[in-house]
Amino acid sequence: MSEFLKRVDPEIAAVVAAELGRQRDQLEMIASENFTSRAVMEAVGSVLTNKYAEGYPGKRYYGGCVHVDDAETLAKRRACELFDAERANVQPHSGSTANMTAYLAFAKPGDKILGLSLSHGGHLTHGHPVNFSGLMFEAHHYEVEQGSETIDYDKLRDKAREVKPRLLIGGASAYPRTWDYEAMRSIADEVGAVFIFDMAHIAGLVAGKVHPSPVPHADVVTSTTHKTLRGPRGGLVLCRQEHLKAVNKMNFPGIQGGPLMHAIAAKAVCFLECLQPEFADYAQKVLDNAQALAAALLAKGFRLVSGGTDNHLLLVNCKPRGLTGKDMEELLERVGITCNKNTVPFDEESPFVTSGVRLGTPALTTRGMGAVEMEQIAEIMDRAVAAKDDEAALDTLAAEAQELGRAFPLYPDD
Ligand code: DSN
Repeated sequence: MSEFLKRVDPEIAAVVAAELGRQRDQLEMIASENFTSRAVMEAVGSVLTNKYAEGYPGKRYYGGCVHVDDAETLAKRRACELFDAERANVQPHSGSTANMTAYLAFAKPGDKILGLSLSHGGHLTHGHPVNFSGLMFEAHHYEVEQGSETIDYDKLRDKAREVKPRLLIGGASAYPRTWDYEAMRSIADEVGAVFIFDMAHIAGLVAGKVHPSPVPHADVVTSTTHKTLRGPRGGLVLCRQEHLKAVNKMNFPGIQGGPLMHAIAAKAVCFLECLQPEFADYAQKVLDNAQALAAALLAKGFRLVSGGTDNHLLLVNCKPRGLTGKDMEELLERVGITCNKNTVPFDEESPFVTSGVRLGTPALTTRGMGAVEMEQIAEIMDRAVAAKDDEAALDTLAAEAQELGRAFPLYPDD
């Protein structure tokens, strides 16, 4: 770690050191987290943070933008190449402002939007009442089916016919299955809606070409850059040429002011990394590890929402093992596995308790773990549930998890 920070602010330096220790010692299974590269972190920590650059490359409201223009142009070009997209806006500070940009580029406050319910795997920004998307728009939701716990696209079509939304929103934060983009495109066309797909969770799998891409089907695709893409924290909008003007105008000056040029440079680095053949291998391993983990958990009697996974995440319904999601999150944390409690479809528990946990493989795959380690993790989870009131047994499991993590060093030079 930098000696400057230690000297100037020892308290924050201690926080950074402690967090590095936590990331090293715990098995990170939060599906939306990852470990970014040193090159990405160097760009984030660069002098580009000093620059104001409202506007877009070649059309800024400040002087001195020649170099940050190069960074943004590279980021946009690489994003388009990576996703076979016509145009990109790389300025959104987050997935939330990427979505806000896409929505307000095509809809007015008060218009109807239709997205997957948060409690069925959707996302806060897809119309939840406490979020801008639910506050500004008349939000309607579709759900997964009882039994299959997957989306029935005929029912979604019926719902869209009834609601007639201005925006049809796809994408999720806890949906382990592949989306039918063709069906959504046809539904949007039938009801005259703009089809927006938020691929934040699966973007790295799409970039690695191990998962179908929404780009050829949706009018606009939004994403974050820090999940499976393994880049800096931030957002991204991809669109067709015909929509670029509306998207750009809405992101700036509509929603944001000065872009975070250090983050944009880091996004460019991330996209370059994702364009390398090794990234496709990584994406394939993320999928393989999710499959291996799912198979191992099912073999131990855990119940998985929808019975398995097609992507990087799985949702474990903990109720059949006598635990709430909150209990399971705490139990796993006790043995050194970090995850998050998550509602399962038709959950009877509150969002603060929930019946499930969400597990993802992107971060552990970055550390180099494979199917053998996924089986070991399933074993630790199973034994932890069996020994949940036995502190000595939980200590043993925590030591096993720590040993497993240490075999795959994280940022070994720090
Ligand atoms: N909070 C993110 C997640 O965990 O999925 C989504 O924004």
